Amino acid sequence: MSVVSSWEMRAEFARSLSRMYGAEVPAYLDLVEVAAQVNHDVLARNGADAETLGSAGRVAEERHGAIRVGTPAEMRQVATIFGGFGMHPVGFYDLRDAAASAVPVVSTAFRPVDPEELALNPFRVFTSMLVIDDRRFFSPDITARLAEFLDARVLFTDELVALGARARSDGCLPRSEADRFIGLATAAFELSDDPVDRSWYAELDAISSVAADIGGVSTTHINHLTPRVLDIDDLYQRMAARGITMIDAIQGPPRWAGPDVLLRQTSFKALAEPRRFRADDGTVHTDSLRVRFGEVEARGVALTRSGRDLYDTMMAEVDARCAAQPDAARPDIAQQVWCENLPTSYRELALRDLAYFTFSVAPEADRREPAGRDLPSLLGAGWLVPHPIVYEDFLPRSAAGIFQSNLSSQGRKDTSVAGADRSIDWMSDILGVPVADPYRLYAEQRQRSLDEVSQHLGFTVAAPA
Ligand code: OOG
Ligand code: NI
Repeated sequence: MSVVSSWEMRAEFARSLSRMYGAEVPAYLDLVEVAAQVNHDVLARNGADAETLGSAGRVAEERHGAIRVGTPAEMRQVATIFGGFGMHPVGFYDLRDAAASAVPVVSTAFRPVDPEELALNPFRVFTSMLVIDDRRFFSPDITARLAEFLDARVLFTDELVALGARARSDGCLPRSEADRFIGLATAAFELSDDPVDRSWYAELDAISSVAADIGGVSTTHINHLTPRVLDIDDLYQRMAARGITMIDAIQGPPRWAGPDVLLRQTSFKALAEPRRFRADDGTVHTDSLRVRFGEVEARGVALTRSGRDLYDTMMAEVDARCAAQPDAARPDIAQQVWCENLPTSYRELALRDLAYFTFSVAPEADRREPAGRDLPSLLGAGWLVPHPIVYEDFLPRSAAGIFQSNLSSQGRKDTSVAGADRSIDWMSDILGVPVADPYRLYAEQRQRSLDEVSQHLGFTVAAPA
């Protein structure tokens, strides 16, 4: 009997969600179409260079989704289901502090972790969980009512969770079970037709639109599905030219002449979608909600901790200069700050240990006499060629920006009281599996490459300390 491996199920799951989301949010199909055109043009223009950060095939299929849940129990079920697709929790994001308005969630991203698995299909889902006992947002009364509401709902059927558990431990499922697993998982993230309790939703919405989207409805849904694009500035212009209203800016690093780092994202605003509501007197009528939007992203090289510190410093510098020159355009200021601080080549990023790379050994004809046998000397003398490791994760500030740009209200946040304590270890505990540290994953990938290079050269090339 034929079995379906987790990566094949992951690819089919991503395609199945994409079909569903396209039917639910037609503007998503515009985004996918424009992204494909932009990618086609970039590949035609830049050839093999355009594939430095992922093959054309990978990039064309690449998506990330976002979901939001309410309780530790729901979060653990999500971990089991995504585990069945070979997607594991990576990184901890606390958006409560990253956002100016009320975004009372903590998040992780479920994604493949092995480079081979990422190359086969990199589907990832940014998963946020409401922190219902954070007093900055919720009174004890609301906390109690949220707990009651959330504990009473069932997001994932026992059958779906059981299939996830089996797929996770076996790494595959027989064909018919795999189809069932993918079908149930897709349906779990479909927009529900269940009437929304009007007053409960409104009460939560006044506190935080995110809280209402999570705790005000009896189901969950995929909130956006994001294609990857090779030139996000071009995409932004083409979408605007089609008459689609985009958010004001591209989040993350600016466009500039040097290497793409980390992640740039933008989105179109959430569209009004018809939803059924139940009023206090029990009558049901149709109205609309704006919660789901379309996002697109461009990915660059993963930064080391020191690279990330430099990135954060540069972002703070951009903020400061923008505040001092309110009439200047933010992208221009950002570009200037980037040019002043960031190396303009991969080799230089590698030499200064600002980003992660794998390495290949250059042909002898290209090598000069190295000053030493350490990595910088070998890079400097052309013995080793750096290949960027693509950033597979997210940015808290951009994520908060994406949440914020689509909120119907700012909500409330009482900064005079302490928030509820949450951490990566806490997240690991509730998931029942360790949340991986993204830096560690990138460092391990670099180390494996250095081991191979060392073997080839016959001496040890150590990673930067
Ligand atoms: C998640 C927002 C974060 C991203 O790409 O940064 C995100 C959400 O809206 O639920 O998806
Ligand atoms: Ni996203």
